[in-house]
Amino acid sequence: MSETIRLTTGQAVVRFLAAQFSERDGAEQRLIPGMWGIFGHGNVAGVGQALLQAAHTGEADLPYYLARNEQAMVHTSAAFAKMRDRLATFACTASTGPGSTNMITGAALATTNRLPVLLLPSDMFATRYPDPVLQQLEDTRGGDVTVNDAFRPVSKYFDRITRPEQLIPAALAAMRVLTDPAETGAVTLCLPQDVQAEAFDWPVEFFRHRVWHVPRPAPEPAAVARAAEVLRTAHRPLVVAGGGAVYSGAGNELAALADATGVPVADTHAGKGALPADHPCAVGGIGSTGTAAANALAADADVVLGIGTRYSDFTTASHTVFGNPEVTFVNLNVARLDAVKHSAVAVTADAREGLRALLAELDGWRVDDSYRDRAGQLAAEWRRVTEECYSRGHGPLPAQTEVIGAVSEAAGERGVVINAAGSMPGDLQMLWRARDPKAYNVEYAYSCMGYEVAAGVGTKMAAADREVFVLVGDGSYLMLSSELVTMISEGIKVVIVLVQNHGFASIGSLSEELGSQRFGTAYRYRSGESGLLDGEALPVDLAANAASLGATVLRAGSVAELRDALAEARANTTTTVVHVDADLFGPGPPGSGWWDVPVAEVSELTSTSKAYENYAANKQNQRHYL
Ligand SMILES: Cc1ncc(C[n+]2csc(CCOP(=O)(O)OP(=O)(O)O)c2C)c(N)n1
Ligand SMILES: [Mg+2]
Repeated sequence: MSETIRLTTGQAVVRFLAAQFSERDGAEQRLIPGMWGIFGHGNVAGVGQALLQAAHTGEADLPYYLARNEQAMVHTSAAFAKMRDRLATFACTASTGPGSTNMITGAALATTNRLPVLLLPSDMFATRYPDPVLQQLEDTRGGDVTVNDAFRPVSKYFDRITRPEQLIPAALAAMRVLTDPAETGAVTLCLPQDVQAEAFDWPVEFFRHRVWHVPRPAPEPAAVARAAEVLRTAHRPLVVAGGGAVYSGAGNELAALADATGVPVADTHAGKGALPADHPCAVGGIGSTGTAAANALAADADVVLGIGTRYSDFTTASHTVFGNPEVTFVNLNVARLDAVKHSAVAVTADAREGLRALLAELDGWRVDDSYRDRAGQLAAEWRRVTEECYSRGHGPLPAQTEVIGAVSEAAGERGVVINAAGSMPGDLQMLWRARDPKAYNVEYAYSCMGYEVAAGVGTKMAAADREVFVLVGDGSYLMLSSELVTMISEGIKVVIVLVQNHGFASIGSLSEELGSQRFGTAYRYRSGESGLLDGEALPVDLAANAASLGATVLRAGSVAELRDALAEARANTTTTVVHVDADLFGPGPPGSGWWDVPVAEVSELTSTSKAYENYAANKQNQRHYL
């Protein structure tokens, strides 16, 4: 008989997680360096007791962090994982019922973005003795259904630990999925509250130091040969660099490919900075909110080399950005799901390994000088447009692009920018110059309002030596700004730039474009006359709100004031909110991409009928890549 140790399931979870490490390229780090949580019945005396005991006895090193909202703590963990190239993340414990289901949006965000997070929702009694307990949803269809089943479709691994010993295979499976670059996402282990407190004799080997080697799958030589053969025929190739290029740490290889071949490189949100913006081959963001440079090259490209991209609709401009009828795709991706998209010649492999193999196979191949020069000119022209957007002198309120210009200046060489939803992701995709692969943490897969402030916490924890700039719209701030308090209590310093435009600049302009006249997109009083939400401005003061939560707050009414405030915020040692007013109506950067959002086919409104004509015309350009 092997040696055993008697612990509760909660204590075993804590001890196990503290012993897990990830390794890639010889560098080992804690896979789960801590646990976020909010206690309630379900986890307070189970996992909660275990964390307390660990802190007291030192038997396991798993710091506990108290979040203010369960959704937010999952965002914090996802942002941390993103910053750590998916080699580390946090665990999140929540109480039964609402505490747990609050994490579902966070789980969906993590899985959509292919970011690892470990969720430990508490669950109903395994014995079912006292049912129905507070916060239990009774299901007439089956006794084993709980609200936590709603995690299943948003989790890459889901399990419910109804007996202590089930934790052993479940915990090992959870670590496998978290550290699998092709499979990773939210991993959910539901912990019934009685099981958390139940004792069991665990084999001590379960708690040994365990290293999860994060694989770099090598490409099949035949696939590399097929890919190189297609690329060698290309006259107007274009690289689309996605998140996979960043997470794999393929920056040097991507630069080597660009240097050796002169191929222009466009990027997605997740891929921004994989090739630094100042590289001669960088042409910026592609797609619906892409630069004119990247989109013009995409329109003609005969071969597209997608590296680590999922080809979301924003990347493909809803299947319209690649306009060449003969366009062929070559995809390098660790996930076969993405590698085969658009009927591509697929290389299923780690981005760095795949690029190395491709580089060798492409020896001697270069794009024509004329094509390289054209790409260079387009990129230079876009740099000029960017400068214009950064310094428009718009008034009386600043344009958001000027706010972004000032933040970009303040961010300097090492600043990290965070954003997720609203009109800013599009502006950033067009205008932000990411100087390195970790400079840009914009979550634009789930584009979840409320990510920003919470992500500031995780990003700063992952990269304490970098200044973190959270750009957040008033709508997003109103939805989820609670982690400001967490920043204060944990002494986590970030600069939050709160862009106040009293509503949805993004959906407002989209609504207008689609013939819906900005209906319901401004934060205003309901008007007695119209009966609509188009009355007077509201007496909302989000700067006062942030100050009330303990942040240092600076107000800026102009770009000049914003610059000064950002300099002061940088110099501060505690979280500082810079509140800046901006024009709800733009102007934004010049767009060149379409986004498919269906318009009413029949309507009583002229604005809608006009928009429908436009929609139907754009629809003509949409195609499958077969
Ligand atoms: C959780 C969530 N709900 C709804 C949306 C849809 N949505 C996208 S942007 C937006 C408005 C964002 O407003 P704000 O944060 O003020 O940014 P702005 O558009 O003004 O730049 C909404 C409602 C979303 N992305 N996420
Ligand atoms: Mg707004």
